[in-house]
Amino acid sequence: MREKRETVAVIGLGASGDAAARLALLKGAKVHVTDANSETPIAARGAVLRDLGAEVRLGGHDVEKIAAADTVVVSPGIPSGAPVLAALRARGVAWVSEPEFACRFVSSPLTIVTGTNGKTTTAALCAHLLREAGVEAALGGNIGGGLGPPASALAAACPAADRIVLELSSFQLADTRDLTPDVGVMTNLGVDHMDRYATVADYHRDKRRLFEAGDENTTWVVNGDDRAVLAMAEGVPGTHLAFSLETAPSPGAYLSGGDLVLDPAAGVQGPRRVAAARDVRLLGRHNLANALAALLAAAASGAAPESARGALRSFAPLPHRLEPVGTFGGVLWVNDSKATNVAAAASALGSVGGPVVLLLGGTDKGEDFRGLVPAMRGRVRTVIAYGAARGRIAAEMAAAAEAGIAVERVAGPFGEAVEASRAAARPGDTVLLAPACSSFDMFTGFRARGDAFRALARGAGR
Ligand code: UMA
Repeated sequence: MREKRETVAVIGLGASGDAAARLALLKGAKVHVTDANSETPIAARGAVLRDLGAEVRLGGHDVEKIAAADTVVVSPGIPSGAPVLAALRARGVAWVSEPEFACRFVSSPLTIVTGTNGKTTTAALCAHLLREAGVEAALGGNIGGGLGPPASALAAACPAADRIVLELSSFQLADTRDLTPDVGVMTNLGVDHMDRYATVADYHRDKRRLFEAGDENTTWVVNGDDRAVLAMAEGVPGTHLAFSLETAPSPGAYLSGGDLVLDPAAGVQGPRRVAAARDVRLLGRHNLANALAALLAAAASGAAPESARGALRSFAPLPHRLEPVGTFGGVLWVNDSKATNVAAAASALGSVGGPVVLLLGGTDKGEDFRGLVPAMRGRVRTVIAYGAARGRIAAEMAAAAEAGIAVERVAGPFGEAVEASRAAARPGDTVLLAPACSSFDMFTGFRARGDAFRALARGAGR
C-alpha cells in the first residue's frame, strides 16, 4: 500500500472477513475488523488478528471508526439492509465486497463463475481441466468447505497464478465495482435466496453485476438453454460462447451422439469431439451442462483440449452435490444437501434412478414448494417433510398427495427423518436428500447437514 498507511475496515469476521483482514495486514494496512457477534469461532479469530496487529471490535460495530477508513470491506453474509450498512450509506460511505478487495492484489487473469445452481461443480471442474492441461490454476471464492479458500486467501497465497478461478455468489457480486473477469461464466438463472431478496428481480440484479463487470476483452460462457441468462447477456460487450444440451451453438459446446463437442476448440478449426458424455462421472443430465460450461471456460482460459477426456474421468463427485453415499439393503442413498432451493431439488430428482424417497425440509427460504410437484410425478414414492418448513411443505404437497405420493411429516430431529425415509424405502429405491431449504433450523450449514445424513445413512446400513 502506498506512502501513507492505508486504513481498512472489515465488517464481518467469518471466513471471508478473516481472510480480508489478514490480506490487508500483509499489505501493510492499518486494519479495523468488526463483527456483531462475539462468540466462538469469531472470538478466536479476533484474538489471532489482534496478535497480528489488527484492531478488533466484537459484539457490535463502531460506525464512526468504519466510516473513517480509506477502504471498507463487507462480508457476503451481511445484507444491504443491515443497520451497519444503512448507517454507512447515510454517511455517504462506499464499501467493496471481499472478492473485489482481494482482486486489487492479484495480477492473474480471472475466470469468474456464477449462476443459481452448478457454480461450484463448474468452477471446480474448470480449475481441474486447467491443471490437467498444465495451467497453474488457483480455485476459491464462495466455494468454501475445504474445496477452495476465500478470494482474499488466494490473493495472499498466489497473486500471480497463471489463472485464478473464482466462484462468486450474488451476495459477493452485489458490491463489486471494478472487478474485471477475463472469462465470465453464468451457469443458469433461477430463484434462490428469497429470504434475503424482496423479489427475484433484485436477486437477478446482483447476478447481472457479472456482465456489468466485464469489458470488450471478456469472454462470456453462457447457458444457451436458459432464456433468462441469454436475455441478461444480450448486447453485453465481449466474445460470447454458449453451451447447450438441446442445440449446437457455434461458437460453443454441445452434446452430439453421446459426445461432448467444442466448436471451435482452442487452436482448432471447426467442431471437435473432446470427450464422451460417459467420461463425466457426475450423476445427472444437468452435470453434463456443467461439464460443457467448464470445458468452454477452461478452453477460453487457456486449456488445450487434448487432456480434457482424462481430466473429466479423474474428476470425482463433490461432497454434498449428488454424492452417492452407498447402497444399503438394495437402497441407494444420495446426499444432495447443497440442493437448497426448489430448482436444485427438481434437478436432483431428474438425476437419480428408481422410485425415490425424498427428504424435504429445513429452513424455508420463501419459495413455493408446489414447483417441485411436476418433477415428482411418477418418480417419488414418499416425501418426508421435516424441520422448520415441514408444515408448509406438507400443505403445499397436497397436489403431490393427489398424484399418489405419500407425504409424511416428521416433527422430531433429523435422525428421525432419516429413519422414516429408511422405513419408507424398498429395495431398488433411492433415498435422496435434496431438501430445497437451507439447513439453519438444525445445522450450521448444508455441509453439516450432509455429513449427518451420510453418517446416519451408513449407520442405517449396518
Ligand atoms: N455480521 C456482522 N454484522 C451484521 C451481520 C452479520 O458483523 O450486521 C457478521 C456475522 O456475525 C458473521 C459475518 O458477519 O460472522 C458474515 O459472515 P458470512 O456470512 O459472510 O460468512 P463467511 O464465513 O465469510 O462465508 C462467506 C460465504 N457465506 C455466505 O455468503 C453466507 C461462504 O459461502 C463462502 O464460502 C465464504 O464467504 C468465502 O468466500 C457459503 C454459502 O453458503 C458456501 N454461500 C451461499 C451459497 O452458495 O448459496 C451464498
